[in-house]
Amino acid sequence: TTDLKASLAEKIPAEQERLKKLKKEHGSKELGSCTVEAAIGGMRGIPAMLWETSLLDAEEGIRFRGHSIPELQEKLPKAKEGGEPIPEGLLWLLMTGEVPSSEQAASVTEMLRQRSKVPDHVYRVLAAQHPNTHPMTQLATAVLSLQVDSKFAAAYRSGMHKSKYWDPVFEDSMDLIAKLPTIAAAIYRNTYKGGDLVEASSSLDWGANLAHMMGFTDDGCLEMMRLYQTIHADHEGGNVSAHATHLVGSALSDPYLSYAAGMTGLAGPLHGLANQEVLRWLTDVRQQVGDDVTKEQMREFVWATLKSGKVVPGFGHAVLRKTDPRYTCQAVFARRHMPDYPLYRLTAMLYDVVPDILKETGKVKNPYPNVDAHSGVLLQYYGITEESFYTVLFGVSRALGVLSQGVWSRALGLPIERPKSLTMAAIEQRVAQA
Ligand code: FCX
Repeated sequence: TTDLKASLAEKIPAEQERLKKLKKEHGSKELGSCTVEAAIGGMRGIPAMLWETSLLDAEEGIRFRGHSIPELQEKLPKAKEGGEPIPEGLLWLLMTGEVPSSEQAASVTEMLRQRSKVPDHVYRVLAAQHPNTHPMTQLATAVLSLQVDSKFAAAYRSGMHKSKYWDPVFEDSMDLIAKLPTIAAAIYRNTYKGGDLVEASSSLDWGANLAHMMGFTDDGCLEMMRLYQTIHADHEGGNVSAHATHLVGSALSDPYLSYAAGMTGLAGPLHGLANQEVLRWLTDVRQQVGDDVTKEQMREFVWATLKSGKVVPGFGHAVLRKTDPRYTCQAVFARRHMPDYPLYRLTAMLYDVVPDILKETGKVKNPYPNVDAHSGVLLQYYGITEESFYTVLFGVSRALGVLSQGVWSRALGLPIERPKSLTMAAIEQRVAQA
C-alpha cells in the first residue's frame, strides 16, 4: 500500500502483542539501577522509557528504526538523483519501521500537501505578538492556537474507546506536520521580511517547500533543507524536547499540546537553541579575530569562553561520546557544496581545536561537536542569516520523530508518566539505611 495510515494500522496489532508478551514474561527484570548521583544529575543513564522510533548509541550516534544517518542517505527516496533524502520518507520509516518506496514517500508528500492550509486565526495570533517575541515562542504559540481543531481532543470528549486513540492522534499529527512549514515560513517572513508571505509550491516536497516559502529557491538550499529536516527529526526519547512531548502526551494531552511542550524545551540554550548560540559565538570570533584566525588565536578564544563561565556551544552531549553523525553528514555536505566558504573553514578548524581544550578541563564527558555546531554554517551559506530563527527549523523537523512516537505511545497504550521524586531528607534517610 502507499497509504501511510493503512500501513501503520497493519503493524499495530503485532506490536501490541509484542509489548504485552515483554511485560508478562520479563516485567520484573532489571534494566539498570538508579544511583543517588543519577537522581540528582538529571536522570543520566537510567533506562526508564520506551521509545520506538530511534535509539542512540553512545559511540556511534543515532539510528532511526535501526538505520544510521549514512544508511538513510543511501536508502531513503530522494527528490533528485544522488541527492539528499526527503523527510517524508523518514516519516514513513519512523511510523512504520520500514524504508518506503519512492511511491510511498510521494504519497506522504501528497497527503501532507492536502492538509497544509493554515487557518486564518493562526496568522492573526502571530500578528498580535510583540515584535520582539522570539521565533520559538511564536512557534509554540501558533501550534497552541491550532489546538482548537484537535481531532483527538474532540474524540476524547465524545467518549472514544481507548483502543482507538491512536487514530485521531495520527490525524492530528499529520495535520500538524503538514502545517508546520507554512507556520515556520510565516514566522520567518513576519519577523525578518516585513510580513511578505510566499505561497507554497505545488510541485515541491515538504522540506523543500519550507525553504521555498521562506523565500529561498536555490537548488542547493532546497537540498540542504531536505537533509536538515531529515537529520534533526529524532534522537531517542530522553532529550528535553522528545521527553517533554512524551510526558505531556502521556496525560492524554493531544499532539498540539504535547508538541508545544516539546518546543518550549527545544527553545533552551543547552538544547535546540544551541544552534543559534553557535552562530552568535562564531560571529564573535570573526568580529574579534577575523576570518584568518590562527589555531592559537582560536585556542585563546575558546579558553576565554570557558573562563567566563560559559559553555562552548555546539560541543558536548549528555549521552553521545563521539562526534555526532549529524555533525559529520553536515560537514560532508559542506565539503561538497561550499568547500571554500570561510565560515565552513572556521568550523572545520574548531573541530581541530576545541576537543583538546575541553578534554583539558577534565570534566567534559564528550569533547566532540554535536549537530548544532554545523547547521548554522549551511544556513548562512544559502542566505538564511537570521540565527534567532534556527531553532524553529530544528523544531519543524523534530515533529516527525516525537509525533510518530506519540502515535505509537497511544497505539501501545502507554500509561501516564509518573516517576518517583525524593527530598534530600528522604535520600539521606535511604542511604543511611543502606
Ligand atoms: N563547554 C563547556 N563546558 C561543558 C561543555 C561545553 N560544550 N559540555 C559540558 N561541559 C561541562 C558541563 O557544563 C559540566 O560542568 P559542571 O560540572 O561545571 O556543571 C561538565 O562539563 C560535565 O558535563 P557533561 O556531563 O559532559 O555534560 P551534560 O550531560 O551535563 O550536558 C550538554 C550536556 C549538551 C548540555 C553540554 O555538553 C553543553 O552544555 N554543551 C553546549 C551546549 C550545546 O551544544 N547543546 C546542544 C546539545 C544537543 F546536541 C542538542 O540538544 O541540540
